[in-house]
Amino acid sequence: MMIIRSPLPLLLAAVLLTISAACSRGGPEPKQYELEGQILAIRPEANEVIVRHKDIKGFMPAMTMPYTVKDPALLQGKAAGDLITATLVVAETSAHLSTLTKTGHAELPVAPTEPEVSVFEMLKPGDTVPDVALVDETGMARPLSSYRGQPLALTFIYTRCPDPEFCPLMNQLFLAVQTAIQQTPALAKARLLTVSFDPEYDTPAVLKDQATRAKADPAVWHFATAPTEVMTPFAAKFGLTVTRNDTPILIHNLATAVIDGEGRLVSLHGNNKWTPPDLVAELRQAAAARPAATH
Ligand SMILES: [Cu+2]
Repeated sequence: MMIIRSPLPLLLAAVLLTISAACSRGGPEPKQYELEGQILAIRPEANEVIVRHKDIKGFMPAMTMPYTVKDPALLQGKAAGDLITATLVVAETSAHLSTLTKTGHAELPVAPTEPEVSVFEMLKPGDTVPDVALVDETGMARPLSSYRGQPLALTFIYTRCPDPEFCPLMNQLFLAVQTAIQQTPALAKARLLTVSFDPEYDTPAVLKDQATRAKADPAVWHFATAPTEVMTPFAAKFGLTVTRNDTPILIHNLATAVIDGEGRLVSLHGNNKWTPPDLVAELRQAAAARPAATH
């Protein structure tokens, strides 16, 4: 989930990537920034607050985006419209608010800030996942049905995502799953597929670059995409919603699925709380799945 209204969203992406790159070398202390703004929405179930904030000196320009709070109690007594000050703690792959203080209240802006809820039917475990015509990072056709006979973990990203807890984290988690697959004979057939919902920017060349950065082994892990009109209904079946505005930043949630060799959904995670061992266990379950009974 990422809502940003700013003339400089790419600056944020650059800043976060710079910090990420710098941190991965030395692992320095998390950085702290004071921010001042207004709460637009609260999501207690996700420990999340959406804040429209002013410039964060030395870090990012004014924008609207969701922040995780370290302590759920910080959300108590807070409501949409509250004016707040907060402390943002930014570490290598995560960011959270360590303080959140109400300083006043004001009318909310009129513009909608929430993605619309999908009207598409979501897949449930056991359902057959519909085929979709994807093109991979080499420019080759890679329909989902080409994975029949192989347990598959699938996730959705877009390469310009600046939020370290969203798409970049999916790449990190998939890298760990890739390593497990490479080291586990029982998972020799298991494959990984990262699907971009931003086909206009994420061309095969961009996906190839992303695959290289993510250390994807092409024997195990591909990146792919499909035109928006194909991608949107497909992604919605996994509960993924993407809201596009006039910036390079897309408002989106997450979806990671495991599909068995018969093309049936084994598991679906609609967040970033799953771990590589979770996914490996589900891939093992998919690998053990019996073919559908034939008559
Ligand atoms: Cu993202």
